[in-house]
Amino acid sequence: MMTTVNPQRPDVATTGTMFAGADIRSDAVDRLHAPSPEMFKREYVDKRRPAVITGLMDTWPAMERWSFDYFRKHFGDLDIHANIQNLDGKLILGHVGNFRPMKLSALLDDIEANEDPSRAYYLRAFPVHRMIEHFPGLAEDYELPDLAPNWADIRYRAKWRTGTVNPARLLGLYLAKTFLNRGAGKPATRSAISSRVAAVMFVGGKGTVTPFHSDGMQTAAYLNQVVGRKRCYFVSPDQDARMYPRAFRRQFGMAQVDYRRPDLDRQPLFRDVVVEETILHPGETLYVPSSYWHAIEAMDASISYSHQIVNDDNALGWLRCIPERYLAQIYFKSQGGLRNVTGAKDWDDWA
Ligand SMILES: O=C(O)CCC(=O)C(=O)O
Ligand SMILES: [Fe+2]
Repeated sequence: MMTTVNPQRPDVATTGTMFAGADIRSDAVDRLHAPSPEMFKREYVDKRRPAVITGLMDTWPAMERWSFDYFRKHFGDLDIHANIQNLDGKLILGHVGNFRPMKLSALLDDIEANEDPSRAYYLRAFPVHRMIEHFPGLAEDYELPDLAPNWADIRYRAKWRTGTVNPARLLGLYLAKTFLNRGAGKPATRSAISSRVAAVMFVGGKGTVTPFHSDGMQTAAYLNQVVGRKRCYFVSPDQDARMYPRAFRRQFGMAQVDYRRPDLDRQPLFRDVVVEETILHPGETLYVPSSYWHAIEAMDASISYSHQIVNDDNALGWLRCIPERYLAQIYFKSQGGLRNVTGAKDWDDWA
């Protein structure tokens, strides 16, 4: 296995979880400190380039508050579906071990007790609005990065320079309410609409993995790292064929290659994949562009908060996914459902 270490940052190491022989660029993801919104939009959002951003979370109370004890205290009796990972098996989204219903406290117990990272428990992409319903104080712990406009967040004050309300944002909210904010058979509050459309939580042990995918409905994302480090692998969307996307690529973007143990006889194009690798530290925000393939591995026990982004860069793609969503829903129900991917109980929960 290949190992490269950057002497400036000894924890930036490619320890070989990617298949041997892959072309890994471990310095290709830019690190930016508190970039200006104009520069960030021009160089990263519009060009769809990933980045690690520092300085956005410095004022977040979450940086002080969030710990496994804090989660146990406020969310211990939350019902979740934990992904019991089997990292000796296939690493393809939808196939990483099993899911088991449990209280969040049982997952936290496992994080503290488990000594076998190939069997770690993961709560992946749990809808934050479910957590806020449980403990409203959580909403005070983080802020939206004031970087790219985000129509998917109701708190985003999108106004034209003239001061009138941005009609695109109104359309986004209307669509979010009509098409995405379903489930439980009741209308949600404004804050829940925001987090429902836009925010998910990740809590897991050392070793937990989200295999290669691009985010659903063409959204971009900020992955805000609060506790622990994560190794992040990126593959640009112009390499789609090398990733062997599953049906509904735009809707779910699931790759069918196992990046640690690819079957290069059956998936020969993956041999030529070019991978950008970086390490995300606590207090750092990963910008994941729309349609960009990514795989994430927890190097420590970890808590991350991810915020989805819709704006003029990806809104058309997002809108085009809405009708397709119904077809995709039927397809995925026939395949065992989204329970195989997220920590939410059902599809509507996850939206
Ligand atoms: O941290 C992870 O396990 C996955 C994060 C991710 O895929 C995202 O935020 O889009
Ligand atoms: Fe993702």
